[in-house]
Amino acid sequence: MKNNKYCIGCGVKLQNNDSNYLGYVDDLAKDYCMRCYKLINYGVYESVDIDNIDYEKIFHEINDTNSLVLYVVDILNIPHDLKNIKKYIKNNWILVLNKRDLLPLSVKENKIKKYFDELKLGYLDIEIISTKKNINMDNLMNKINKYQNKDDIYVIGYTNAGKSSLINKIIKNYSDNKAQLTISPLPSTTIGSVKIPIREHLNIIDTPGLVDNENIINYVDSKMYKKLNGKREIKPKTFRIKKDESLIIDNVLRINYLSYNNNSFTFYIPNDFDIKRVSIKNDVLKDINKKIINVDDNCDLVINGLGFIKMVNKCRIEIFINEKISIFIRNNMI
Ligand SMILES: Nc1nc2c(ncn2[C@@H]2O[C@H](COP(=O)(O)OP(=O)(O)OP(=O)(O)O)[C@@H](O)[C@H]2O)c(=O)[nH]1
Ligand SMILES: [Mg+2]
Repeated sequence: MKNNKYCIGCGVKLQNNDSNYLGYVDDLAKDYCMRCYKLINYGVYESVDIDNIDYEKIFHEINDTNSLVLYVVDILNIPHDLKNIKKYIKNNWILVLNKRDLLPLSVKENKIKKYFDELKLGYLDIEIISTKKNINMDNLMNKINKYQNKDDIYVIGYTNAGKSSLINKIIKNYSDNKAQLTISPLPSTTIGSVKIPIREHLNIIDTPGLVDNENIINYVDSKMYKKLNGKREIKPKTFRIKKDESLIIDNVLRINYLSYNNNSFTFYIPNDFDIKRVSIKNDVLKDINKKIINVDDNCDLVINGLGFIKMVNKCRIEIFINEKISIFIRNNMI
């Protein structure tokens, strides 16, 4: 008999043929696949290699353009291609910036909202939340109620943005449903779509995360995973920097400062990363890929997956980083 049962934690199709393959269960009567079972009960993470989830694939799953979409973004990892969403999305959507708890409390939410409004992405509304600390969840729920016009709403976004965590929070706060989606600090936890009934006339559909092959998370070991998934509020670290000084961030990034004017760099990266100032003559990390970048006044240098560096003055810098990890410049977000 053909099996058409899917894991209720991650949406993978269940199978009992091959224990080395995704979706394995020893007994098809079970609801969670082996990977989710181990994750939920023993905290054992098994990374999976999925690299073909892109916008087209996700929007293909949304079969009704009248359904409301929540696009979830990790506030420390704003996707470099956020502007592309306009090309793909036909639905009404809300931009949900998650992990507010990681940014210092002093950061003004209105300023962040203004930054995104000015990008003119075409969303109906925006909300800044923390699923972990339950921040602004009622505001988000009010917005869902305001804009929803079909029973089904979809939650989309890059892997690790916190989509499944968001839905679990909505279940906990606003539903009698006992369902629990699987969450983890590794990318591609959710493998297929999972539909969760919240109440009459409201179902929320979890979707697999978009995969970003240029994110630092793809190029680090398990020790670094832990550092990248910093759990505490970021304490920004400011460095006054001048010509021929270099900053070295753990063993992942080096910045050489080439300009004559002095400058101030504030790092918004997880607290466990070590930042050292050395002379430009020091050779640490100089053997990796190098890029020269000209930065304007009041810009952030974003290191995809790590966080960002707020820079004050116009300058010229030299960056050494694994060539597969993307870096880009944007106007100061905060
Ligand atoms: N600090 C903090 N961490 C969060 C928050 N929400 C989620 N996380 C963490 O982010 C990581 C990813 O969460 P998931 O809910 O699995 O993310 P996802 O978007 O469903 O990821 P995929 O299923 O891989 O697409 C986990 O380690 C969560 O604990 C939050 O509000 N604050
Ligand atoms: Mg998920």
